[in-house]
Amino acid sequence: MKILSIILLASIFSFTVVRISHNASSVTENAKQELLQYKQKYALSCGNSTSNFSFADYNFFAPIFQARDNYRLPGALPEEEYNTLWIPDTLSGTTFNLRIHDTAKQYIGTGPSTKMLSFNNSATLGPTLIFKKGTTVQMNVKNDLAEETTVHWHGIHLPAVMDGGPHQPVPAGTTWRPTWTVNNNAATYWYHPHLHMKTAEQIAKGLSGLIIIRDEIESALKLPRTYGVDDIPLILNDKRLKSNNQIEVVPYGDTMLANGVLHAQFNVPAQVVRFRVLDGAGDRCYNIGFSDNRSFSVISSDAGLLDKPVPVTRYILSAGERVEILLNLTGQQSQQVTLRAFNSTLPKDYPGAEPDDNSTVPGLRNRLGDRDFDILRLNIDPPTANAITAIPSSLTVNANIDSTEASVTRTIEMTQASVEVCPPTVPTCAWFNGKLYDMDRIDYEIEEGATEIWQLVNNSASAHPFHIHDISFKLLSKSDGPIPEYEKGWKDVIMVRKGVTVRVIAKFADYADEIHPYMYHCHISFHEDAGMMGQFVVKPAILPVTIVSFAGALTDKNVMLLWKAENELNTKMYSVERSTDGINFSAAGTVNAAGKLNYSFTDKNAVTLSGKVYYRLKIIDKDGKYAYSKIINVKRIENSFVIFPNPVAKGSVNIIFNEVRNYSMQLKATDAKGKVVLSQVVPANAQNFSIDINTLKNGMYFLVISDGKGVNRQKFQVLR
Ligand SMILES: [Cu+2]
Repeated sequence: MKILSIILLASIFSFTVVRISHNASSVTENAKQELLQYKQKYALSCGNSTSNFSFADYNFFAPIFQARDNYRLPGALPEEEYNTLWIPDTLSGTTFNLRIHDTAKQYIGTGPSTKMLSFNNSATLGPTLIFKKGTTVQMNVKNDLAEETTVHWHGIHLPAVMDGGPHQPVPAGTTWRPTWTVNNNAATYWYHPHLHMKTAEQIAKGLSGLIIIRDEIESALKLPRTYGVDDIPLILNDKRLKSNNQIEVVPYGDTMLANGVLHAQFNVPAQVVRFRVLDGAGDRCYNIGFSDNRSFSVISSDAGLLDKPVPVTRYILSAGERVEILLNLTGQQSQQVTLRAFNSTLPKDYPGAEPDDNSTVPGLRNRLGDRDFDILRLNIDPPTANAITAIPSSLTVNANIDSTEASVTRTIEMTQASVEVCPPTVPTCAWFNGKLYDMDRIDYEIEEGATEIWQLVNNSASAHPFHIHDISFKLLSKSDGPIPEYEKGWKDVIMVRKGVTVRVIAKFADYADEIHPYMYHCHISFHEDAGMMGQFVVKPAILPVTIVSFAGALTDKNVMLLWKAENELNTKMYSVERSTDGINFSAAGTVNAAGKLNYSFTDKNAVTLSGKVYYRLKIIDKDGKYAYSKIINVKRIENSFVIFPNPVAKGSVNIIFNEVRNYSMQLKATDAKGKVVLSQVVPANAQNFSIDINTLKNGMYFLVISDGKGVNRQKFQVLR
């Protein structure tokens, strides 16, 4: 009976409408085997704890909050049914403390409160984190839940180990402390759990929050920037509450929420108002517009400002996407206008366009499908002092990535998986290139510094919002028409419609890490949890030169770096990069490649840094490609000089002096018995010196330097 009903559900599951036997025959035996193992692993690791698609608990015929049915239809409600939009608190600075815990919220006036998960003090949705580009942020994420979770910083460019994906679980009762230097453009990003097969559930239960990044370009524009007044965060999602008011984790809810508020209204000033809108739903798209069909201006896509505002009357947001819009309310004091989802006009392959409660699939039955519903009523108040009253004509100048720079084109094809390979809790699923997600499989190795084109081909049964971690991308083409103006900026989620191919381009500039992968996935969290995900690592690029040795020392006045290069072929320049944490680097200076072997660089700005100092060389070739050397940790010289490499095999040893003297010094090397084997004069004003050791045999030696004030001696070893 159970099997029968799963097959029945699979065949009628309306966002897939898949013929089960069709794809099954094309699955090779190997792939089948691999997937069976995956399925076993899934069952083992998840057990019965995953509450996704809890069909058994769902009452087919129970009326779901009939009292609120009128809300889903456009139009006014009785005044007492409106609730004030909640504006999440903000956290800013460089240290951010987030505590994840169980909580409860009274969504509706009667009955038990709803059990939720939340960040910090809010009953649902976390505080808005405000980052300033260029600062290094320290996150302290304390998990006070009884279960594991992760926190992923969606859209943020950071080292893979800080990304908060499935590979960075935060066990119950522990604190995770990622840190990175913010280098994204000013825009609206967000954070949410990304624990494999638990993402949909933990997001549905309330774990999401916005991130606002500010930078100099955006700050110089005349844009609304007073948080919660004329710059309004807006997280959209819909939830299903069971008759006991508890959340049922299903793709589509019946209760439309704005910042977790049902029947939301908000007082806005009669001036230009900015909304930072996130589709934070597990599945649904929102075709947003206003009740009087007025035009509004799109100013930012996922990951940065557009070149100029783009006027539209509708904007389809898909799961994970953000858009910043401006609405000019100047002179409209004491009027009202309502933000509405015009979902009856969503194209039929989009999530949320399925028929509503007539669906025979309980998991898909919902009161909001394929129809228009209101999200937020705006009551227009008098303008504030210093109101912005005009929409700027231009915003920024976005550079394009030249597609001829791309070294690789990868094709990711989305198709329906046959039902027997899908995880047991879902009747059907879609996958990439005939594979479900496997935490132990790296799908792509991308060379650091590479520009790549990803060709996203949707041959599945519905549209999927595709998200790539690590990078922001630009669209190159869409097979169903030209790229709209509002999609010409930086993005990290793109809806790929059924039957359509979308090509995107991105540069995987840095953060090489051969161990920790980044994810790419469908941002419908139910699809992602069911295996519509893959992973890539950014591996160090092959150097256009051989760095034989690279070392340095922190002296009293500066950092002296020495390196030795061999086989310089196409090398143009060495850019020296400095870091205080060994992860986030910034440029300290450059040295041109000159075909010589030994290079030195003095960093005069490093002495102000306290604690540890790290360096790497960014080696740039004549074609503009680059790669990084190993990272070295430069320590303070404890004695008057430091020797390296030590032990040494051949060639020469280098000496860096702690102090530069304006007179010459005598330098001698003695063997273990004290016999002088080398004697040279170090000229005045030298910070470094090298001596040829090719004449020395294997063994232990001492370098002795006398500068007239005293004698310093240090051991070094020749090891051939
Ligand atoms: Cu999907």
